[in-house]
Amino acid sequence: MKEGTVLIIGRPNVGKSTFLNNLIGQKVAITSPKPQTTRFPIRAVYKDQRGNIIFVDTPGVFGKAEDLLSRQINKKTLESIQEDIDLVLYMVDHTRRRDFEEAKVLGIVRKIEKPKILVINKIDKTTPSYLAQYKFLEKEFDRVHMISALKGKHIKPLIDDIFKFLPEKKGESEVDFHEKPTPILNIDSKTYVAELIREKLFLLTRDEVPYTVNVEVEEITPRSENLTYVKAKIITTADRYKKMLIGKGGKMIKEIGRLARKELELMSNKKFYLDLEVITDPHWQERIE
Ligand SMILES: Nc1nc2c(ncn2[C@@H]2O[C@H](COP(=O)(O)OP(=O)(O)OP(=O)(O)O)[C@@H](O)[C@H]2O)c(=O)[nH]1
Ligand SMILES: [Mg+2]
Repeated sequence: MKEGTVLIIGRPNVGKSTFLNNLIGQKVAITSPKPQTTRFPIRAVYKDQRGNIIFVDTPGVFGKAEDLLSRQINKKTLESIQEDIDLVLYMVDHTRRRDFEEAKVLGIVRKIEKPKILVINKIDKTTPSYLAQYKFLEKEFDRVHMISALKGKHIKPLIDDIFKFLPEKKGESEVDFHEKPTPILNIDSKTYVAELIREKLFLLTRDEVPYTVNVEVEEITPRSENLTYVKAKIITTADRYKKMLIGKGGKMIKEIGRLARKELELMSNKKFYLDLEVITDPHWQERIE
């Protein structure tokens, strides 16, 4: 039996969370077409007869981290690098040019003294392609894999290779599969539901709006065997964003709620009542750790 920790790192939007979700077979980390969807490292365990891979999905490293939120997000990714890891998956998106942001992530990756696999994602898309700009990196990495995280293409050879780099399991497992269902996540159910709501908000709102928002779930209470009540606050930095989040006649907030509820119901086969409220607090970013 093997067991080890694998850090997934890359710039925003390359498909890190999509890869993890498809591998685990359920949504462990929210995803969206917008950069900086993941805001804190998510740990989830993949297991098969060969052993356990503890994946750490990190927030995409942002090139221009000028605002407080971006700085905090980048800090969290840098902190994950300090943890005890056995292997690094450096994920790139060949449909985007290698730019200063990529150079920044590459600089971080180069400093990690661990085995590294270059994962070139989105190969289901053929145009545009800047593959040559990434192929050039091959010699710096222990292995190179070309995958489609979204379509689940060429994932198996990557997992086979990951196991090759992991140590034999020593003593008791870091993760106890008898106690907890898989996938084992480092977040509680309130955070999980808040993340789902934030995902819908990322999908439905535009421009800078998603980056002004945080979601906090205050209460999850079973009302009956089949119905669960959830109370959540959508916190934004200014009243003009609050207006957009509520939408005309409450259209936007209703749609966010509807999509989040639908997904919770599909996952659990139970009914949910989502009580969503939008509030303004210009200082929420200062309070998150
Ligand atoms: N065509 C294609 N799209 C993909 C693939 N993998 C991910 N995507 C899309 O790329 C977008 C970003 O995916 P995420 O998984 O949220 O990216 P991420 O790297 O976790 O991004 P951050 O959390 O912001 O760092 C989403 O719209 C995904 O559907 C892929 O293999 N092919
Ligand atoms: Mg992500």
